[in-house]
Amino acid sequence: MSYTTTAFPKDFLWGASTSAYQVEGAALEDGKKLSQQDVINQDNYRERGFATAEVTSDHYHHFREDVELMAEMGLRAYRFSIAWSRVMPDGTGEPNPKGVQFYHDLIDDLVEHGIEPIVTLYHYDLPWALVERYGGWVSRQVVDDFEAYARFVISEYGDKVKYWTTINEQSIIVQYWTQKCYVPKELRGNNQLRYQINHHMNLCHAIACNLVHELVPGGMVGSVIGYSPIYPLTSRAEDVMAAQNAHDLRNGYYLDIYFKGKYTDSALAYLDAHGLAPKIEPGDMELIKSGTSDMLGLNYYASECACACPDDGTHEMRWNGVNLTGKKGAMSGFETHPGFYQMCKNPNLETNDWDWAIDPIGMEYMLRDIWMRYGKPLMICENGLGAYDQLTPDGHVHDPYRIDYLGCHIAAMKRAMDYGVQMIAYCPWSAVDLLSTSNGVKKRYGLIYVDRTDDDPKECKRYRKDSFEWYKGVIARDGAGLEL
Ligand code: BGP
Repeated sequence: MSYTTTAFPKDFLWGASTSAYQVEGAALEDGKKLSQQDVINQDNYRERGFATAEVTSDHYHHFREDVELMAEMGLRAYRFSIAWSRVMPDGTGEPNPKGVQFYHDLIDDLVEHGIEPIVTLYHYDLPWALVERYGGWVSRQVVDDFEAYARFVISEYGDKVKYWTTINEQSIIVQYWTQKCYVPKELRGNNQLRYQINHHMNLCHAIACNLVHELVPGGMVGSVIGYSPIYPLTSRAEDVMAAQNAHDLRNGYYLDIYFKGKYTDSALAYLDAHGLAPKIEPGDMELIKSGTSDMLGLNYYASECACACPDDGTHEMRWNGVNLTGKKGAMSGFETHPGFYQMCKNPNLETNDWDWAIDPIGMEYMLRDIWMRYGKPLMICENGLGAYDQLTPDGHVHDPYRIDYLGCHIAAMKRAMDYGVQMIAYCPWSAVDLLSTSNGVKKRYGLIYVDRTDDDPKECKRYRKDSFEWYKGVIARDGAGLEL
């Protein structure tokens, strides 16, 4: 594909993104205790050979070098998350001074380098202590504990951080709940809990929005959603309707909460009819409505496709599969809701090795659609290409596929901006290579290469990829003149 772009606004935040458990390592150092991701990834290592979360990219010890490299690239923003289990190792109670200091040091270093911190309060890594105490997100108790954690973090760093995002990808947590949350084995057959957990997260999100408004003058807050626009497989009316149903349940159901303070009627009706709707207590919807968002973070990797799925009377739902091998076509299944929709492969799009469709136009479509519906400023908090990168003997990583992917998506974002969409930032995934949520460390996304394997963390030495140099040039030119 070829594309060209005119310059972005001078105050546009060119950034990059990571999350705490995927990049920091130091899982049990300086007072940090286990998070649910430390436990989930021990299982992933045993069962699939994917790296654990113990070391990941060892950012905890390399953060100054990483910030230096980010500054060399010219980044103007860095989106990262705070590990609740580092700051409050038991989930509640006394904060951990060394953990608290780590994020002060990181934020101070960023600010000194002219890089705006964009902080995510929660990215999949609930303190394990809360899972042991009451089952974690399945219990409503988590809402009070999150409030105390969020109040502490926002007060602690609020004078240095303007941009706050609340909970990473509620939509994806519902889809892949046992990978993103530790769910006790005996509860995994109860699909209503997916939506109950999400309801607890909606309460937490609203609380966090209110806290930022209370504690950070001039602060901006919103959620980060994992979002895929959904295309109908054909122009048959049944498929178009199915795509609308899929949109309502997979996208609208979250955005309507953030911006309208209500659950999408059609999605809720479907969930109700199938015994999946969350239990809502008196006062919940008022709280949700009170937590207004100033902006929205979007993680966009791919569009998706849906087709009609006749009601066969079985009511047997299936949830999205995953490609664990990185061999095209190994996706283990598609989400199916008889009588509502079925997800399917889009025959018109190329995919990466893990069967994720590559669709820059989908990014433009998403941005324009969300802007039209909700009219709030948007930021891309994640966008990137997972690939098997190779470090050459002379210390280079040639990743033209990633340059192509990112370039086409930046151009798509610019087209959306030219049509009036207000964008704050673009933070590709990821600043440095890190632990994938689904495929270990061999599936790489970074602009900076981290030399390690799934089995051997080695020294996590950093190398600049070709995409690093390329992105540096893009930023230096304010995004102007992008072309292949
Ligand atoms: C998003 C998550 C990230 C990240 C990314 C890539 O859903 O917010 O944490 O990992 O997807 O996914 P994966 O790591 O599974 O390839």
